[in-house]
Amino acid sequence: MELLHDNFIIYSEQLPSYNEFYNNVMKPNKACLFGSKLTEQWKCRKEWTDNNDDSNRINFDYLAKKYGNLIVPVYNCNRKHFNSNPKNEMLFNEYVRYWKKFIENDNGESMEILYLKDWHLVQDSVDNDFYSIPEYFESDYLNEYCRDKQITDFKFVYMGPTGSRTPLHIDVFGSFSWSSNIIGTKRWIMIPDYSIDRLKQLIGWDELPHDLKILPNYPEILEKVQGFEVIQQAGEIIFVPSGYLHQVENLTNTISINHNWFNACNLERIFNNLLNALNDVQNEIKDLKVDMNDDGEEWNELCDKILTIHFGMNRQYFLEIIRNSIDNRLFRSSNSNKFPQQQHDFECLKKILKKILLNENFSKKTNDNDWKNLESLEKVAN
Ligand SMILES: O=C(O)CCC(=O)C(=O)O
Ligand SMILES: [Fe+2]
Repeated sequence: MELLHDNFIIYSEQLPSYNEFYNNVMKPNKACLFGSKLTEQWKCRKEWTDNNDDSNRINFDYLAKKYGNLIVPVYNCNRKHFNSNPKNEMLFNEYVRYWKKFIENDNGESMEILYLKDWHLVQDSVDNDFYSIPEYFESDYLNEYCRDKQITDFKFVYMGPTGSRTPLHIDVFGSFSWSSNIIGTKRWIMIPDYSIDRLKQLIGWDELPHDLKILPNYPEILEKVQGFEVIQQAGEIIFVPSGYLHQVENLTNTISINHNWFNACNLERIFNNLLNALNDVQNEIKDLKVDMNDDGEEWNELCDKILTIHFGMNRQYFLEIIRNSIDNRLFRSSNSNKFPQQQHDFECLKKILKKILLNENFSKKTNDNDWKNLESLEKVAN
């Protein structure tokens, strides 16, 4: 283990125990990089790359044959759309044709840079065994809920040529993410969550730029906000903590797989982010309340609709995730090995459920079962 920076740990040869990662990385919300051991056996690391070729190139023929007819989301890195890039859809075959042309054309000399991002390949294709989730990231209330309810999950594939990039952002809900490089190299720039106000102050802009590197005094600013750069090579996995600002650039042709998720370690952050986003929405449309019916139900529904668009989830969705996580751990689990930090799960779920039951924003959304769940949690959580 190497501590390169207060907020960044590297486990290159020797992997940490589950509890070490849980207590020293995930709970204190630090970033970390795992060596390529974790992905060595993944099928995609063999099948998606051209093993006959020393330069370890992408096996376009294999990918096009297997996934060519799927429709994929593609972002144009040369244009801006709010704090992201404009999105289009195309057939995967078309994207492969574009990518091959980009490479032939001297790495896209005078071509636009298109980045295939947020592809739900596990859901879109019949086979889903091309990678496996490392145990460190298994405690995952979000994707567990998506699986149980059979709704769209937060598991993605990214593919892009040299120079494709994701602008500076914080992940959806302020969730954790882990990202594994199947092939290629990425450069990450990360700014800890607690430095974001300081960063805005230093650059004197209310809105953050897409790319911190355009700032003339970028190195000094990075140091002042305790930010850091990480180069991630093929096979390595990076853990992105909750609420960190980050931007990512593909330094070569790159394919990666990533998940967004939350669990006991960042549940309270997600809850606070939801309440802050709700507060923003409520303030934004407070004038409409008087025109709607007396008990405010219609207005509340409108708040939740806007919240879903603006934040990605609403009160109902969050509450259902909490219920599902409690049910799975208290009532459906027959073997506690499945949830190695179960005691911590119970403590955190109890804390959040208590807050929800006392919060007037949730008063119409909770039901008797939630109180029963709280009683059950009282028995098992210290
Ligand atoms: O690889 C990228 O382009 C972006 C990945 C990212 O932002 C993430 O995993 O959170
Ligand atoms: Fe991200």
